[in-house]
Amino acid sequence: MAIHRNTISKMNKQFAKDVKLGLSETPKNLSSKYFYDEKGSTLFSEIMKLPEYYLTNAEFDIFKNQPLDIIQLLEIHKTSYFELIELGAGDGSKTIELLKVLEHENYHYQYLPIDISQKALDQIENTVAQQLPNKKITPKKGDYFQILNELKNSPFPKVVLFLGSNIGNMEDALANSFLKKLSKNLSKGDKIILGTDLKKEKDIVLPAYNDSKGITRDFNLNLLERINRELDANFDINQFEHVPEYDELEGIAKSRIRSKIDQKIPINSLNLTVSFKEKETIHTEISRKYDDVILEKICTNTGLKTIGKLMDKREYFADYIL
Ligand code: AVJ
Repeated sequence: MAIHRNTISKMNKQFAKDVKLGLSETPKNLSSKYFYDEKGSTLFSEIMKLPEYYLTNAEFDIFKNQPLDIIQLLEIHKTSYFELIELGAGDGSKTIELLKVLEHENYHYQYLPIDISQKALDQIENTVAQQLPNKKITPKKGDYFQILNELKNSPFPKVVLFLGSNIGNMEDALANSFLKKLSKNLSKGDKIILGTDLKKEKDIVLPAYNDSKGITRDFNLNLLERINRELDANFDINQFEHVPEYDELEGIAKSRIRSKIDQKIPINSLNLTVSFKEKETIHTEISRKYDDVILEKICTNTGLKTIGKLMDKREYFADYIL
């Protein structure tokens, strides 16, 4: 045991703590923020390419086909300099469509993608280097709010991008406090482009979280494999299943992991054995789907107001300008 303790790096101390707490609660839960280790990030890239996962294409469609509308809503003058800050930029493929038009139209701005993953930042730098070889960008590695706080002192107007329906992983109350915090780091007149997946029929939403190739299953169950790898546990993922659901009325997709049998799993680094009853579940993710009313609700007392909304052709996805 002593050896295990010593090998737990600083990075996964929080992970260890959260796993211990989450698997001791009723119902059991694990945070979706832990999906994205190296394997999970690779699986998510694959998810984004799936035909069922319409979100990525829908938002790409908005950035590809309506960049001038986006720019118009941002109310920026061609003569003044501004900062375009992206929170969790992924591979940057949507944003690059906006950058191309900003370049072509001679806007003056600095692009600052923020991510905790150096790999993601390297990928964006590559994409920009290939598609806009003359554009220098300023990647920032670290925590969103820490970096926003550092940038707060700059005298330039800001546009913050938070795309991909990443906000959807937050319960409404959390989304509200996230936006409050974000708004506190901005000044009057600054803008936010918030990507949200819209409420729609179950027949469209559910397959996005239950694809036919089983990539989303692997993505969800990778949480258990991550616990095996990082906390010296013994989950047999064949004894668990991926359980997605979508409540059309509520507008929230939920993912759970369900035990197929009664079983006890030792997690050695935590000095903990977790018992599962047959069919017992672990809550792993919510993906909130929005409409104007819910958007309004999460903007309450944030000092933010909606000044525009752009949708893809099928009206599956919306980028709200706040
Ligand atoms: C990255 C949070 C937008 O909720 O749709 C994809 C993550 N989970 N498939 C989403 C996810 C399962 C995704 N977000």
